Amino acid sequence: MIEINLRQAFRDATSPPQGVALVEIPTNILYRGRLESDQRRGVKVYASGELRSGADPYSIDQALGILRAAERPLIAAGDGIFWSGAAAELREFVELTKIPVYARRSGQRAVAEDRPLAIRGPWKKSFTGRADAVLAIGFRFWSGEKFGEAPTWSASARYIQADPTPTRIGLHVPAEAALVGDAKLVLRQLSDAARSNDWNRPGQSDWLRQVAEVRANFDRVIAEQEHEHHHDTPIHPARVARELCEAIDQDATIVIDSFTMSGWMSQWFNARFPGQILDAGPLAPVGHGVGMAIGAQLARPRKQVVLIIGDGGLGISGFDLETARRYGLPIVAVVWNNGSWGRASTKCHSSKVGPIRSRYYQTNATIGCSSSWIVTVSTSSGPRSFVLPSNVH
Ligand SMILES: Cc1ncc(C[n+]2csc(CCOP(=O)(O)OP(=O)(O)O)c2C)c(N)n1
Ligand SMILES: [Mg+2]
Repeated sequence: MIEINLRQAFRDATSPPQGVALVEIPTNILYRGRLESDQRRGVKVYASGELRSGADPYSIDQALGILRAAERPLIAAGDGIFWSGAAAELREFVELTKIPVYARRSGQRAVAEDRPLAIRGPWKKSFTGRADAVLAIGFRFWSGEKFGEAPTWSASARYIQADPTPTRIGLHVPAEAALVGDAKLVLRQLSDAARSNDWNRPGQSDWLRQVAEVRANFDRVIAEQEHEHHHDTPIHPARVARELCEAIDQDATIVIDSFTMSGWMSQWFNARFPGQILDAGPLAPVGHGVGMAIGAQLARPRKQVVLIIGDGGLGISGFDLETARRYGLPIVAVVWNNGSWGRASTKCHSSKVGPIRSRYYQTNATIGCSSSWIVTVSTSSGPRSFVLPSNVH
């Protein structure tokens, strides 16, 4: 019996709505031998992605009607794109219709973030808040999305929601059109219908010009800010974010477990493939990072996995770095040590607790991790950040 239950648990976890599946094996079963003949696999085992269905064709026409009538349409694409493997289909629909797309969470980078039609998370609000039609596909309006409420999202926009899980539709926004189906198939349906209806939206609308303007303005402002604080001591989070983004491999996975650094990383990090950034998720926990980094390293062996973790998160889950060490899983953990549970944003010490004396690199050196403390020091060519081996203090 166990095999079919385990197999079913994996199917449950990875089928919409994706999430945790719990398997509990009672001891009377666990310790009984000679059960092989009782094991059942299931009559047919399907590969992931083999079981999909598209949306009702009526809802496809309805959705296109809403998008076609809009002056400021927007696509919001979320985790559903990643789970469905629908990045290519999303790009095709976006290029065909010239509708800008805000891709979030593991859907980030379904469309390259520097493309004229891509809206990035840190400056999305002037578009999500002013759109007159929104197609949300595989996208959850969770706490990080202010539950779909104004002013982050427009209260007067017409909403279309596409999701394989019907109970997610209409939960946070009053979806006028409901496309119940898998993202890949729904996007194919939308592209086919748009093509057969001679979709023709000029690529140079005022709406798209605004995207270009806001992008250029944002890039300039963060570059100026980083420049201004580049030599700050303690090191400014903008510098950490910028230098980290420049230093990592193109195919590195980033795990975020620091409230403070998540905002700075969102500003600087341009994802290169969907699923590259693994964030805290809808429950906004703390201390999930080491476990997620271990999972990412197991799933993407020999690729860089960089965990950005706060001292609070490390206090909750730091002991599992030893697990990673024991299993020889190469994870780089960057500890943002502000001596605070998320409060001190740019300073490395909080007024409440006084100067920070905890040095986590020392703790981790004792469990066999290679460990460094990063400080800013002056050199003849100006101040630079140095990685000091753990025995230099
Ligand atoms: C499991 C859990 N416990 C508590 C909280 C509340 N919480 C939000 S932020 C935070 C502290 C984060 O501190 P740290 O990891 O040091 O991040 P940083 O200081 O870099 O923002 C806590 C405890 C939470 N979100 N989840
Ligand atoms: Mg902290």
